[in-house]
Amino acid sequence: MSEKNKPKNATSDKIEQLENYSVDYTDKPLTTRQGLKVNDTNNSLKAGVRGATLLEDFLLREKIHSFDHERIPERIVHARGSAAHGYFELTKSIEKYSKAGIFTDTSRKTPVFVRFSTVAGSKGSTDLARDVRGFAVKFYTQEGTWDLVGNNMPIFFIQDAMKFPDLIHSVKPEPNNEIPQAASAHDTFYDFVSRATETLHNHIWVMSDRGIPRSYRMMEGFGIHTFRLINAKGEAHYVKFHWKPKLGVHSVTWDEAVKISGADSDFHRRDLWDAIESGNYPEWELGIQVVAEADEHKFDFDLLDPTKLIPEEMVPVEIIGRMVLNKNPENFFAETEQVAFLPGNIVPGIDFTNDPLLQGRLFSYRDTQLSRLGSPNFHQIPINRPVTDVHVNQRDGHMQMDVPKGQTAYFPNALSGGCPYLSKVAEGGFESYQERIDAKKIRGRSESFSDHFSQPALFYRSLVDWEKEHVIAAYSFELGKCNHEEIKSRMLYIIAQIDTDLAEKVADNIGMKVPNDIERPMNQSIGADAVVEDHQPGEKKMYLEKSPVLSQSNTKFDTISTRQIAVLVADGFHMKSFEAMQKALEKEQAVIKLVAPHGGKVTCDEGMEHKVDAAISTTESVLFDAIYVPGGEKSIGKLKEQSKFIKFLNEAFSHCKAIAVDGEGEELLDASAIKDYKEDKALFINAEPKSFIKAISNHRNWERRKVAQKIPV
Ligand code: HDE
Repeated sequence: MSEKNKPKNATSDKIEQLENYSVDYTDKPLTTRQGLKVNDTNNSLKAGVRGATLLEDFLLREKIHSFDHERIPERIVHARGSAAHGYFELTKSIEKYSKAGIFTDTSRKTPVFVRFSTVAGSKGSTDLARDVRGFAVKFYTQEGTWDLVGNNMPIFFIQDAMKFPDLIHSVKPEPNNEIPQAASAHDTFYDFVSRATETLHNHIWVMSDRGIPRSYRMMEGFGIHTFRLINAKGEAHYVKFHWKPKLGVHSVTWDEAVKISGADSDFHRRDLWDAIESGNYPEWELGIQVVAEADEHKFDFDLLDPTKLIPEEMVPVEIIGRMVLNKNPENFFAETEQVAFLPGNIVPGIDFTNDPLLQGRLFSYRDTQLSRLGSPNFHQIPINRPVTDVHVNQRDGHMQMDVPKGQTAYFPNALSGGCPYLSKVAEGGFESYQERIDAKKIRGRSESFSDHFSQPALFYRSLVDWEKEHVIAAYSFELGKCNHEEIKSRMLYIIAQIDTDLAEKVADNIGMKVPNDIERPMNQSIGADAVVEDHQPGEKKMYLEKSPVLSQSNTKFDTISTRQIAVLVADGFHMKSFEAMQKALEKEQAVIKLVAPHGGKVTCDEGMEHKVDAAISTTESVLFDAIYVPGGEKSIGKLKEQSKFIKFLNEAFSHCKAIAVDGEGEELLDASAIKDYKEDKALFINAEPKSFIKAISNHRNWERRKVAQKIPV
């Protein structure tokens, strides 16, 4: 990393605290865990050099014993993830809504640790699975730790925590053969989805491009549930939290996702790591949607129903702060693997609502840490320690790291002068919001949660053509992978309740017909005899034809920062044209990578040597956002000799990416299938870098998609 890019302000109370626990082995002798210096770690203690190993060998036993126990259980969901440190800054006080220090003090920089994840796959599965992404933020605030444990989609699959094990059991690999890994395209998932129609809203988001992000840095984040903000007067407002990425919301295509999974299954992990190492710190704005308590019932849906979003056109998102990630973890296991997020971690000024999914989560996360981390003392692990002081009466348990002083561990006490003592609300003591509840104890679901179809339909209507085509292709792929006709047929019937055109196109693709009706009872999400009709939207009070913010076509297209540009070169490439393009791209913070027929170095036409970033045999076009081919007769001649360079171009073109060529570079185009499409608006031949840059910032040229299908890849 260059000096210029070294994180200058990547320190914080949390980083300083972590440094107290960090261990540096530079210039240090190898020791045992007892601090004994070791002089041989290559040979076990034996009776003679060819003899049996002796039980006495405490060095062997310590080494192997520790190794045997290196693994802990992976998270039952969100096992695959990557994380980074950073900070949150409030840009606008929201004192009128919340008394939380983090929401009132604009001079604070609150340390954060953020973990992104997929949901269904195991710890070693591909980053590019079609899935929801976790977006979990731990704020180390001065009043205690607040965890906002969200996802990259604003809604969830189910309305009640009671159904979570069913949902996850249906999507995880099937129990008889443990197939498929990190994939929802299988019978058990669609068996469940087609019978539990509350899943459809989150499901259609997963079928959209949101399910295959280009980067963790190009995803939105959502707290999903409606929470409460409480101000100093004790007044409450409902709130939904949003993270808006500075780089906009962008995705890859399914064909790329499949290929990236083979070419670099750590694609998102590497992307996050590299961006931070190079000083291009990922950044999000924090926004809130606030609803007055008096307006709780003014919507067509229930604010407590986590399968519904509040359209931003109805309640605008107010931006109140920004989050920057500026430091990679020092150690994956110690930090990313051991971090324990708990939606129950809140601070005064923020509170829960009765959302039945949130209520269940308040139990699950603390519970799961016990089996994962093995002890109720998991909050003492350095990454989980708050930056505030902790004084508790809880004691003992596995791996107690503190040494609590004194005679007492209970309250009230006189022997320790009543310490640790209670705090009044005015002194920062937490008080739960006093919500009036007058109800019968009942196991059931509110009628106000019953509409399962209008929001998935709103989402689909709000997409533009290319996005709709991707959704159709995704449903067709997923159902195409199912074996049971009855499940596919039921799904087609259900999809038709969202949009008939969508259902018919999917039916055509999988060679079936949309049925007019299906076997009953069919909807078992609420009761065994519930039917689809029970979940159709009622008469709408506030009907929206479209919610444009839901479409990625309305995201930001104003930067090429950190976009990966492959420059195809061989010995003799034309230095002048390359240099001009390189300068222009790097000025916009794009990342240039030289891809050549071999590793090592290539020599340009001015006789200078240039380091090759990737030999063509080690890389694929799907790992890049755009391609540039500088001229040079000799260089192009060499590139033409290897069909993989032609494939590279064809494939990037088929994925609708921007391509620029200069001078003899055009001959490489002429050798590819692109030669017939030179009028394409994201294809540049001897053009100014400016237009190439604009096309990269547009992410893709979707207008090309019809011809793209004809390109052999
Ligand atoms: Fe989670 N979820 N979840 N979840 N969740 C876990 O906790 C659970 C839900 C989310 O990077 C587990 O520490 C239940 C919604 C993220 O470490 C577990 C229910 C949302 C992460 C658990 C939900 C999430 C988790 C597994 C339904 C978005 C990863 C390991 C009531 C708002 C956090 C762990 C990380 C992790 C349970 C629903 C997001 C088992 C029971 C809704 C981002 O406790």
